[in-house]
Amino acid sequence: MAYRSFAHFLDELDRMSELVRIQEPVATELEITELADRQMKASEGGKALLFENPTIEGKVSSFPVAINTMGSERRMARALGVSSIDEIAHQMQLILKAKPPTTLKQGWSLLKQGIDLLQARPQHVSDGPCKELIDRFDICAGLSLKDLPVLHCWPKDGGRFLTLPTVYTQDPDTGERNVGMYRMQVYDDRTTGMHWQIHKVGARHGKRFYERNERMPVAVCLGGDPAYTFAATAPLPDGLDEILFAGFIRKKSVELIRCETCELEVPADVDFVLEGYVQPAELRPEGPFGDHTGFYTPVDQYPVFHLTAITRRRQAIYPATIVGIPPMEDFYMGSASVRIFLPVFKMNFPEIVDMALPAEGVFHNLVFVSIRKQYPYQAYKVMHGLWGMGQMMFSKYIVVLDEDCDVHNTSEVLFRLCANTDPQRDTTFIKNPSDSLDHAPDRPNVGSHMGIDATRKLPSEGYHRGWPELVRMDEKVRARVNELAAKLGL
Ligand SMILES: Cc1cc2nc3c(=O)[nH]c(=O)nc-3n(C[C@H](O)[C@H](O)[C@H](O)COP(=O)(O)O)c2cc1C
Ligand SMILES: [Mn+2]
Repeated sequence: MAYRSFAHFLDELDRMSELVRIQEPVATELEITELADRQMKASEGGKALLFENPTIEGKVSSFPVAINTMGSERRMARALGVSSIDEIAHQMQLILKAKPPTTLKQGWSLLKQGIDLLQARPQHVSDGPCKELIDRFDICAGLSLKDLPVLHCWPKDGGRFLTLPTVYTQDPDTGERNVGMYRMQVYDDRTTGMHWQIHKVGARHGKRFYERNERMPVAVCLGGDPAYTFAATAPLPDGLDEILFAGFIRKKSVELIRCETCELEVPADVDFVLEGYVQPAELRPEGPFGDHTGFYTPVDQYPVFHLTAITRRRQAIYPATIVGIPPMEDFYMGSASVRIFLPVFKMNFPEIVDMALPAEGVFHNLVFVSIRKQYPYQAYKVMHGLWGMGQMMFSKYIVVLDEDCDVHNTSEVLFRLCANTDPQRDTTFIKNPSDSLDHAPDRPNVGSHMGIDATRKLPSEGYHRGWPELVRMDEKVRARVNELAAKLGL
């Protein structure tokens, strides 16, 4: 199901009693964070909040702020138009099963074709709601970034940050599009930071523009169908178009429209489009920012985004999220990605049964993966494979477990981990790129990762004591006692 607009999605959340509308003026400076954080930490992610009268330095903004709209399993699924994310994972599997690929490369290309076949190809339109109001700064003064209810999230943040922007760029060599979510610090009316970390596709595109000494067109969208927002965060392989992926998820082609001041195309139904450019060699201090890790990331040098135009809907709604000590809204977005891409992981690693990135690990810090173990050192093969796959390269700790362990139950994983490992024998350390946000390594972007083999050990792995059996009740007794317990009211 495709949403006509971000407002349409919010109406759906309202209908599901998943949205609280707040008329009371609430400050974009810290107060919205505090209210939203309490929801995100409440059981099952609390509610989505729509602040109808957010204030900027005490003055009511012309635009409402929506937050935590994807911050629960239910809302995340509804954002993608389904009642359970498993429906999308299942479609993914169907595409891959159509003609079983034998290599990962084949798999991705099949996936691309499969998604393409499902009418996911974008269409091109010449008019749309995101052009209801157009401010081209070469013609008029127009809307300032300071008019947007951009949050100052945490006390020690370096300023206000756009936290749910979808950033559109193009590879100057191939013309290939990319959409990524990279936060943007507001510097003044017309400039922001552009926080694409060095491993991300936006940064790769930027590097090519700088090498060619050309100005890089960049368009940033806010709002619209939440499928766009999700697609921008999903760890798609470099080269799989987020717009195609969004079209596949919403089962409707995305309508693209050309920007006013550059050649880039953006979805026609978004709430705001910030058009502009990034120039070679221009860097500016960005941060600090209360980050996904739960810590402030320090000031660092990042490119600068210059605005040339803002186009928008007449009734535009400003989407936001906050990040910080987990669990936060992004946990549900990350979990949906893992579920959707699990069939792809399984395709290359048929022994994989399930995978979980628990909230405490903030995406990549901690990965639990269960496997059907067949041969010695298979756990290590899976770890090394995962460390070589896209953004899984950041995984700091990978714990491999047997197939009968529920990886979504952290308590069960810890039990297996503690019981089944000899620390020295069952760990391995590697060197790999590390997440730019990880403050623990001595140097940024590089570090060590640890793999733990918590599976049962085989004689062929040098274990000859006879692996013991888990203590479990007899199935027949369980069935009998179920009835008895019901009778006894136990
Ligand atoms: C709320 C949120 C904020 C994010 N902020 C950033 C960011 O500032 N910089 C960054 O490089 N990645 C950020 N990410 C992660 C990227 O969006 C993610 O890695 C994405 O897959 C990158 O897409 P790409 O591979 O097309 O570059 C953020 C993710 C979420 C959910
Ligand atoms: Mn991408």
